[in-house]
Amino acid sequence: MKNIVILISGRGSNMQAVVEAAAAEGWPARIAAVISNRADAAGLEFARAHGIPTAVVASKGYATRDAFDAALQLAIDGFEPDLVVLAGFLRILTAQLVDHYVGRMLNIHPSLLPSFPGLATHRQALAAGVKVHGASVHFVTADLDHGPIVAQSAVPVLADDTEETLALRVLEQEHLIYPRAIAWFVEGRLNLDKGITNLKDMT
Ligand code: NHR
Ligand code: GAR
Repeated sequence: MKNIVILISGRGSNMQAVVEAAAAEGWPARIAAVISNRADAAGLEFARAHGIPTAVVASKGYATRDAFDAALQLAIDGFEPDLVVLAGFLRILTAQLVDHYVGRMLNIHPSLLPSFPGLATHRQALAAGVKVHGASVHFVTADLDHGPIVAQSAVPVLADDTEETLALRVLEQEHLIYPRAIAWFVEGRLNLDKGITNLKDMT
């Protein structure tokens, strides 16, 4: 059994997709906890309703990033994670914390990285006029949104798209590729090898 700790900041629909895939597909894993940096994150309700332990480490309660990350790391490690999953987690993490989880922390980012790192990715995509956009799963490194890529899915950008319509099209893909990538990790097929993504073909 692998322990998965999921970090959220808001709605938690990616967290929900992971929880549902784990149950439906009978992963040899347990969602050990859902941790939010915001007490009002809607996703905490879903986790509680599903009997998943939750914790809040309120980022606004700490004076420095180092102090917040130290508290967050303690909370995460209390659940003995094999994998830490960022799912709409909106705080940049210090190198100290990220290095502690090297090879066992994944993020889903709503763009085809390395295009459009950071926030407001759908706005960035519309402003650039790209015809193809999407989502990326990557291992988290200290280099924000530039860790080794694990999976990607592309969607078309349509002429009448708004940030909202484009975000929804991308989100549907997020809900497919994130559970897949996490399942690979749980199955022992996915790891980081000298800073490069390694996915074993088991067919
Ligand atoms: N931390 C590290 N070190 N490396 C990564 O690759 C990370 C990370 C922390 C979060 C998710 C990322 C995304 O998918 C992520 C990847 C937040 C910001 C941000 O600017 C940027 C990228 C991501 C998450 N956050 C602001 C900050 O000052 C706060 C914004 C807010 O609170 O609304 O932390 O996009
Ligand atoms: C998702 O689209 C996720 O990729 C993105 O925020 C949304 C969270 O939705 N993440 C980031 O932009 C990280 N900076 P969710 O809470 O419903 O999963």
